[in-house]
Amino acid sequence: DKIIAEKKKEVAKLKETYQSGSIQAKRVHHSLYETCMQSNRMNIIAEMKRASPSKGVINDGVEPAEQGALYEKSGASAISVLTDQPFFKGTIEDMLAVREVVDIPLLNKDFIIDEVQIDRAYDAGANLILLIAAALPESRLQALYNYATNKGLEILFEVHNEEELEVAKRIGAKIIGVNNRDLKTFEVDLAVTERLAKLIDSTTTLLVSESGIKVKEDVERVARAGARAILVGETMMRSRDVKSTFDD
Ligand code: IGP
Repeated sequence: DKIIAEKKKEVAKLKETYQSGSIQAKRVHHSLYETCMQSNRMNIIAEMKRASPSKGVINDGVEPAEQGALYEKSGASAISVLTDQPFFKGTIEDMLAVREVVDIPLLNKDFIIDEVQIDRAYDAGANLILLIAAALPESRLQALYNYATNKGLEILFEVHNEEELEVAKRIGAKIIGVNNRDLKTFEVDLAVTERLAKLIDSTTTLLVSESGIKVKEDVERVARAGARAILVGETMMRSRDVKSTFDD
């Protein structure tokens, strides 16, 4: 709630100042959905995450371009770039910097509550945006989902419980992110993926397990549950050998 209150202020400013098309990044056309649905290995979405409300500073000195290039070289299927400033120390410039150097899909990780943020994500070279079921009423989620789809963006639709999953299904989400972290208590439990995966049709929906994935056993656990992709932030940001993070 605190983050959304801040976001509303930020968006009010952005709506006054942001001119659609004022930044123009190169565009790559890859579908994360297609990539992951066609592959039979676990797909990693590696995240650029300097800090977070639950962990404080994780890796403040990171160079986004360097880290992005490392993620791509290490075999990531996509890169998530946090652009929220107040709580995660990210910026839209981080996205632009990563876009310059990589050709894999980019996810703009932010608390999206308005079309202007989707315009900016698109202009900065994003291929996907995040929509969080808990953040908005269903009618707004549907409107933003349609808006992003019409721009040619994919949507990672984030849920944390059964009711939110129902919303995802009604909206027609093809990529569903199950967040193992409760955004209100910060408690992390991979059992959330196991529970909700049972209710997701894995032949048509790409299931992404998000948060709290630290070791190889975690990856195996969510893979068994049916996740074709994982979203990993902290563990990747702290890893000294990104490519081997989930080896033994
Ligand atoms: C990554 P972790 O535990 O690997 O650092 O988590 C990602 O799932 C997390 O950053 C995240 C997030 C979010 C951040 C999931 N949903 C929504 C900001 C907003």
